Amino acid sequence: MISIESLLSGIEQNHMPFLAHALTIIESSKPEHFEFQSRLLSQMKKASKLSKKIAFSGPPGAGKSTLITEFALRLVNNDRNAKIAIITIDPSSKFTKGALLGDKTRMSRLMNIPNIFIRPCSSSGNLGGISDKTMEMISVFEFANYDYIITETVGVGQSEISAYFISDLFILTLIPNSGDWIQAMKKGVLEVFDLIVMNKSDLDPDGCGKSSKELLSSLELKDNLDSDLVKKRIFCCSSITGSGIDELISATEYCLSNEEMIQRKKVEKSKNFEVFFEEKLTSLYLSRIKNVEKNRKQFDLSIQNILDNKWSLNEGLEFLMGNATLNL
Ligand SMILES: Nc1nc2c(ncn2[C@@H]2O[C@H](COP(=O)(O)OP(=O)(O)O)[C@@H](O)[C@H]2O)c(=O)[nH]1
Ligand SMILES: [Mg+2]
Repeated sequence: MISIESLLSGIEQNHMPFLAHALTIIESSKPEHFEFQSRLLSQMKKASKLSKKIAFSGPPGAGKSTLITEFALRLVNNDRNAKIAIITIDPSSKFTKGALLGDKTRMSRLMNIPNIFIRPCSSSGNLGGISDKTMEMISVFEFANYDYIITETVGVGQSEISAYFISDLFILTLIPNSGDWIQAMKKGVLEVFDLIVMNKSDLDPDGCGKSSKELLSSLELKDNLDSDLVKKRIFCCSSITGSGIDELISATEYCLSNEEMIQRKKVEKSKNFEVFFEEKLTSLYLSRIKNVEKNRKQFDLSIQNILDNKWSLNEGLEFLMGNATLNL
């Protein structure tokens, strides 16, 4: 296997195959990669740049991939040198590997732009809206000096906490009359979004305006920002005609550099950290249990003893916690 030093140096010199290789290793669930992954991530963290991390969530079909395409094209137009990474998490990839490229195909207009790197990602081991490796993939792109790292989440609607944690700015994409989807969200989840896009305004301009007003009146705005642009919070956009997207980008840049918003997010994240930590810990623990053979055997033994009524559920869990090899 390639050495960590060579891999890091290849990425620093902007060699795409090295970047792709690092992402593949990070995504691996093979136990022989665990130690390498940990060392690689800790080396990267030491030399990471602070990228702007933006996550787009929303129901399937709302137009997230199309919106991200238009958004990224404009970022590149504004700054030819901007490096943009896009991580797409396709819900259907859970069932058919073939659909993994679904979002990437939607983004075909971005394919030949040298500074844009699109990485589809399986949603297996799903943490609220992202995959269990999305956060680590973001670290790789940060080390690789990407200016923007955009994640398209699965849009699970209920728990979005992980997608919220991995981003500096969280954007919800809706279409007019998405009331049912909003209703399905857990209480308070709507509040974790910084900006909301009411997309497909070309199809239904009046519906977009009406839905935006209704939504805005139900939102409890957390801060008192002086920018009229951001006061709106909700943007009627069309990813097809491009209307409203420049406004969205200005609001995005404003939020990402506004000290009040940055501080508010920090406080908010520290309050919610336990929930995120729980999701991450559970997924890490399960991956070590499922993928390390010795642990897997103890897991099976534990289940068997519970099912045979020899052990209580607690005994089974304590046995696993005491015996599983979690250290690398
Ligand atoms: N008319 C119109 N269609 C759109 C718009 N945005 C996306 N679409 C279409 O909606 C469908 C779903 O878009 P997609 O980006 O794949 O949605 P996603 O599942 O949220 O990623 C596609 O057929 C898009 O062409 C828009 O602003 N206006
Ligand atoms: Mg999509």
